[in-house]
Parts: sequence; structure tokens; C-alpha cells
Amino acid sequence: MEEWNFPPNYNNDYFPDPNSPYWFRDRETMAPEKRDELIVARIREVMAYAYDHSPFYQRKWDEAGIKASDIRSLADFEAVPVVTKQELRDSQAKNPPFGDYLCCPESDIHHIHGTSGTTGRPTAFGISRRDWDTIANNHARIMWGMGLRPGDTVFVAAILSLYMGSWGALIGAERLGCKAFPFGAGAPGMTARAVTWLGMMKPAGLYSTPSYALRLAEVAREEGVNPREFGIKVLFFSGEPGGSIPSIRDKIQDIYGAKVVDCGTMAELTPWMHASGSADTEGMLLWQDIVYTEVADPNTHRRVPYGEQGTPIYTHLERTSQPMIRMISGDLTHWVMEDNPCGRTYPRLPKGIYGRIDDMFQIRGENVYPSAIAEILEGLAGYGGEHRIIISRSGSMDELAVQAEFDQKVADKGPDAVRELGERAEAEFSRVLGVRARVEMVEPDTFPRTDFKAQRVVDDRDLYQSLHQKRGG
Ligand code: 8LH
Repeated sequence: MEEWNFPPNYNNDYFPDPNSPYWFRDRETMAPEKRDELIVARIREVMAYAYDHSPFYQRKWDEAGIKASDIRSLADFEAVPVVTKQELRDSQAKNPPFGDYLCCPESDIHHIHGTSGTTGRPTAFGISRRDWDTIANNHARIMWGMGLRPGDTVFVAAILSLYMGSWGALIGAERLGCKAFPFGAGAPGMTARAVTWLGMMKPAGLYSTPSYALRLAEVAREEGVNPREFGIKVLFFSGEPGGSIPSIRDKIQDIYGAKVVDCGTMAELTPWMHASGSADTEGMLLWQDIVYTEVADPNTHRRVPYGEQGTPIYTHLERTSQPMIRMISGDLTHWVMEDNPCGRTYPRLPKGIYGRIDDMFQIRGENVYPSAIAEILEGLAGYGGEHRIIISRSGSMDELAVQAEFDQKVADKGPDAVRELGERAEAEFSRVLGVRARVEMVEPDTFPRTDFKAQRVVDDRDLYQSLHQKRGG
């Protein structure tokens, strides 16, 4: 088998045949049943390794009465207790700085990174030299599958501090033999400078969040530049929904004249590209031989059948410093097992990852995701590119209001066109989501744009509840 060992020890001089669409043909196209057998054996090895090297996993599995040698099938593995983000935080608080799930000597750590969130105790990632190398090889392989090739320029347009997304894209591009450009994002004036540099470098690949790609296109136009002039072939996105939402994906593909590939799971699960589309396959393939993904019932943590929805639970099969074994994401998706146009035999998330279950809200009994609202608005001609979702309580009912920008063309046509667009949006919300939403159309450029992940939900219910409690009601 092509370099499928544990612990991994990749040959950094390896490249596939330039005409092959696959980096590792066997690993990517083998019969799924055969792969599953090999994954079971690999899981036993990874669990035995984690047990031997970490008090965290010893404690957890001893309490559950589970041993690596008990795992004889993928169904057996579903009994292994999940790892939560909170457990990782607690472990790091008690055993600073890397937690007692660090499975290598601290002296082996080659890179420190951390979670990018701004609330609560952040989590530190201690990544060994071996794992850094493994991540680079995994990402190079997946980027090859996207159609990127040695010599291509890859422009990383995302913040390069506490965001694993940018680093993962960068080291994948380096291992692939690309001209890697760690441009970054987030500093004042940087988007306008990105426009200049993109025009100069004409990269084959651009990495960012989908929201930022839209922002970049707006700034390019303000500077009198058509984003198609950048000559980008592949835009690969992670960090938030968008790359697998048809209205958003098609809009971005059209703006740039480039292919969009959706990828990305969680920073803890780096190599986070292990869920990624390919040059010929939309949505996200689950590259199961790198990170084994189960789409599971959020309560029982058992896999749901293909065709159904659940939350992804991830298991590293190639990491040795902080391996995650059954880490629960809290996201929602649905998975299928079908023939993929690219010939890879992996399961697929046809609509990508919808978002975090926590971000879902219920309006009169209907579950609504912020990404579904974005999908509808992006599909409406005349939408100005940014919106806010306001959930408030009127009487005992939750109400959904959406403030959406109209674009300049609608503005030029006048108030009747604005009203007509608002009515179309309301009709679409009730047709697609089955909920009544009050739509307020607002001027172009009302809302600030993001250079990272979009935050669009304003939840008024918390305000309502705290007022209610203060009144003793
Ligand atoms: C996504 C997606 C996606 C992430 N579609 N939702 O960018 C990849 C990694 C590094 C990342 O974003 O990690 P981070 O900052 O830990 O955030 C993880 C969450 O981001 C994940 O649980 C999802 O809710 C979301 N996410 N990539 C939809 N392609």
C-alpha cells in the first residue's frame, strides 16, 4: 500500500505520475469494504498508541471498560466514548499547556498553534515535527486532487496567526511544490493590497473563507478590477458553509471564472482538508484513510445510515502528537455513498457541512440554519451581498427578521424595485424554509464585511430572557 503506515513516515520526494488524477491511486480508489477492514486494523493501532502514551485516553477508556483490542469492526468502534472540546480545555487547564492527551514528549513539539475563538479558555495545539510533515503530505495529496500542481502559485488569503486554516493551506502548497504566498488577511487596507498582488502574481490557487472571497471581489470591483483578471483556476474554501451551497458556490465561480472546492473540518482535526471536494466531485469527500469520519446521531453517537443527517465524529489515523479519537464536532451534515465522478471511493457530504447544531434556531417548530438563509439570499438577483438575521420574541413566539442589502442596480431603479425584492425574499423564505420571515431591505454597504468567518445572527431572545428573569417572571 502506498505509504499507509502508522506512525506515518512520508517520503517527501514522492510525486505521482503527472498525468494521474490521484496522488495515491490505491488508497483513493480501493473498494470501500477493503478500506474499512484496513481502517479497523489502523484504529486498533492508533488506540493502542494513544492508550500507551496518554493518561487522558487511559482514564477515558478504562472508565468505559474499552480496550483497543476490543475493536473488531467499525460497529464496535461506535462504543468508544466521544471526546468533546470541553474535555480538551479541562485537560489543558489541569495539565498545562498541552493537556494530558499529548502523546509525544514536549521536546518533540515543532509548532504551537491554538484555537481562534475569542471566548473561553483557548486550546493549544502542540504539533510534532512528524505530524507537521504528515499534515503537509496529506494536504498536498488533497490539493493535487483539487487540480493544483507543482509550480502553481497558491495565494493564502486568511489570517496567519491563530487560524489553522491558513497554515494547513500553506504547508500543503509547500509540499506540493507550489509557489506558496502566505499573504494573510485581517490588517487594515490589506484587501486592497491583495487585489494588487493577485493581479501581479496571477495565482492558480486561492485559499480563503467563502465570505472573504466575496469581499475580495467587491474590493476588486471598487478598484476597477474584474476578479477574472486574476486568472485563478481553483478557489478552495474552508472555515464556514458556502463552498457547497449552490447559489453561493455558483456566484463565486462566476465572479472569478474559477472552480470552487469546499473543504475543512476543525482545527483540532488538522489535516483539516480530510473532508474535501475534488476537481470533478462537488461537496466534500471524506478521505477516510487519513481521518476516519462517522456521521452519527448527536445523542447516541452511533453512525446513521448513508442518506441521513447527523453530526460528524472524527478520528485521526495518522497523527501522533495530539491524536483525536472520536472527537465530536457538534456540526450537522448528511452523508451519502455513491459513485463519485472523480472515481474516489469515499463517502461524500453532498451539501458540505450546514453549520453548528448550536447555531440552528427554531422558528415556530421549524429548524433553520443561518446558512440556509444565506443560500436563499445569494440566489436572488438584486441582493447586495450582506445581511443580518434577527431572532426576537414577540409574545410567546419566536420571530425571524432578516435585514438584507439590495445592490446598486436595485437602488438605481428606485423604491418600487426595493419593495419588490423584499417581497420576493419573503416569498422564498416561506417557500423554502416553511417559515414567515419579516424582510427589511437596507442600502448597499450597510453592514461591515468580514475578512474571516461571517457572524450574522443577532439573537434577541437572550435579551428577552434576561429581562424576564430580572422581573422575576
Ligand atoms: C465549516 C467548514 C466548511 C469549517 N463548511 N463549516 O478551516 C478549517 C479549520 C481549520 C477550521 O475552520 O477550524 P476551526 O476554526 O476549529 O472551526 C471549525 C468549525 O468551522 C467547524 O466545526 C464548522 O462549524 C466550521 N467549518 N470548515 C462548513 N467547509
